[in-house]
Amino acid sequence: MKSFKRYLVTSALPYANGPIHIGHLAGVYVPSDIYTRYLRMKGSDVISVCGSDEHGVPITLKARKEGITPQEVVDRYHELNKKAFEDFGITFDIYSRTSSKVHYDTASEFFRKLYDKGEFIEKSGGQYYDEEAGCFLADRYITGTCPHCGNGSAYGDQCEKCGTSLSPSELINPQSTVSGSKPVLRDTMHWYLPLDRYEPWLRKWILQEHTEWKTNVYGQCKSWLDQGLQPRAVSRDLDWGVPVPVEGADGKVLYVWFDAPIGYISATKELTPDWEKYWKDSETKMVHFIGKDNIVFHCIIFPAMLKAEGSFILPENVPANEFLNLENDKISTSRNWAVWLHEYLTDFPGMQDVLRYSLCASAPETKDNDFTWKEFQARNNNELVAILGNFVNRTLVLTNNYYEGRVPEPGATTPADETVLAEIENIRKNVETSLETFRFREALKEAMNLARLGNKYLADSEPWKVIKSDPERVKTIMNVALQITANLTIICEPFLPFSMQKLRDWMNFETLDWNRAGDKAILKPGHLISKPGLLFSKIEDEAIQKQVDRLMEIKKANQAATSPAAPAKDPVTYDDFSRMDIRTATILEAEKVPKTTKLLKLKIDTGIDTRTIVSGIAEYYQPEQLPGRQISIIANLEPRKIKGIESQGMILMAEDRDGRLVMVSPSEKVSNGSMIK
Ligand code: B3M
Ligand code: ZN
Repeated sequence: MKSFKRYLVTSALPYANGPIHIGHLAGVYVPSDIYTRYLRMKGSDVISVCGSDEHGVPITLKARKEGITPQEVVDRYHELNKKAFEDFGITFDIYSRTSSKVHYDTASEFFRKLYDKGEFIEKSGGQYYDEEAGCFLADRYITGTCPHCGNGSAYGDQCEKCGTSLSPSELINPQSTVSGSKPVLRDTMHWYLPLDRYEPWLRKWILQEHTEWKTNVYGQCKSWLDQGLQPRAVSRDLDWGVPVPVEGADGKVLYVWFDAPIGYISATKELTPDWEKYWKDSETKMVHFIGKDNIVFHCIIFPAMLKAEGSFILPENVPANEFLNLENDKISTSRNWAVWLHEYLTDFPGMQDVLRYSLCASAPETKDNDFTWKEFQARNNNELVAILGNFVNRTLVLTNNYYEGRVPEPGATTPADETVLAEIENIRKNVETSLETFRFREALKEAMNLARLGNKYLADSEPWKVIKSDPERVKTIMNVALQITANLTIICEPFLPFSMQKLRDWMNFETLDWNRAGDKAILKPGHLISKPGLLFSKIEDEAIQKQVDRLMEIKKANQAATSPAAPAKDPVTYDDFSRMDIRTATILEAEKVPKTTKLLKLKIDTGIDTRTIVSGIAEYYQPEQLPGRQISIIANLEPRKIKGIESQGMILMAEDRDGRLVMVSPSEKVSNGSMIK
């Protein structure tokens, strides 16, 4: 395998139109951070760049929906996401943003160079225009039926159901997502990158020269190339984005997927004046960390742009992950079906590593995978607490108990001791190989095998049993256990940085030098360690249930929002209706009906009399909030006994899709007894 002088690690720029969730983390940012931390520990010259992707239609949609500007949208989420990444220990060297001036200049310059080289095709053609909203519609604004799989809500650029890349003109029954109207085709001119011209080169570069790419990535690239590449528009009729730097291009901006990858370049420029050695020197290994929906942009389109520009290096690898689902459902920002990073950090303070561990151990590296809170709890309690935490705790506690925290001078080792010590180096090598080949689940499992090795070693040698009969033997045993523990702080660091820092603090041992891993005598005899705390604490069922309940509430709300209304009843005559005495009334008093959870006993002023009505609304209304509230009632309903109380009438309630009951009240104060017609 070719060796490189330096590394450039890029992580997909998250759209600044929503918070970061566990799907982003599992797909992109946890693997990227593990890889970067590992390279730093090896002493490599590595930079990790990321930032907010602040253009694109989702942002303008959100701005329009909230009645604010796109800049206000991106300012909110750029800050939120930047802080959440920092608090979660994702150690980018820079977290920039594509609304920055350096990015506008860099992206414009890049476009202009291709334009001046005559790389673009200028093409006029029909672009969907929303006459109601008064704007051209970028691909994402248009939905319709996918011609490939029939998915009725495919987008103009991609069908998320079958993954096919689309152009708006392919959609059946296109509809504008802005106004809901049927868009019309209007003539407009755009600049196209002739991807077809790069097809032969891309075929060679990917299919012949990068057969080592992950199967899911290689396979998607091959199917793209086999479908044949088409020229792709790299500009849009929008007022939010990098203006096209050409005379007469008013109202046109760079297509978000043209400018966003250039965001990696502008972030690097912002980070270091030596940016060109990372982007233009063949001794640099560039690795893009992305999710599978970004493969075409990072393996086909951006490399074609870089090739056309001519002075940049190309990515050496693009280890894209598949998708992470949540409790067997697709994560969705719009449906709030997600575990948001900033909320996790609030709900589970100091437990960043538990989520890092869980998302790495269940990462969708080769196929979609599912995150469940139950599995999250199990990973913590059965692995981090029971294996890693248990081993290091026993080692440090016994060292404090037997030797007042001093590393003991070992005696002669047995063959079993030597086998264990030699295994440390093997594990380090295995972890290294897995990390270098972007198999992070495998790497983590192997790192945990070191803790398993330690637990087995202590269980087999039972120092607590021989401490009295053979104290010299125990010195050797505990020395070996301490060397394993010291190695764990190095080998587990990329995965569990917060916990390993705690462990190093307890061991008064501060090295992040990967090359020390495998050393059988990292800690010298006499080295003083402190008393340990708990490295990991059990997560109780209540904490998990709270998260599951939150998701169930969200699911109910989503079902309410999307399920159809109850079917219409059979027709009635006006006479039937006029026999109902429906009128306004006011609640005078309210109290719970004893021994029931759903019933309230209400004293009502109906304008004709004062009466009692029993109503099943206790789950939705507190008695103290009701007196004085105007309601609608059926006043001539036959009285009936409910829980021994005579109820004289019925309150009209609207029952939402999720079963929630809401009072039907006049929109203004009217006198009690006003007839409802
Ligand atoms: N903003 C992320 C996404 O598709 C997209 C990545 C850009 S990386 C240059 O969700
Ligand atoms: Zn489809």
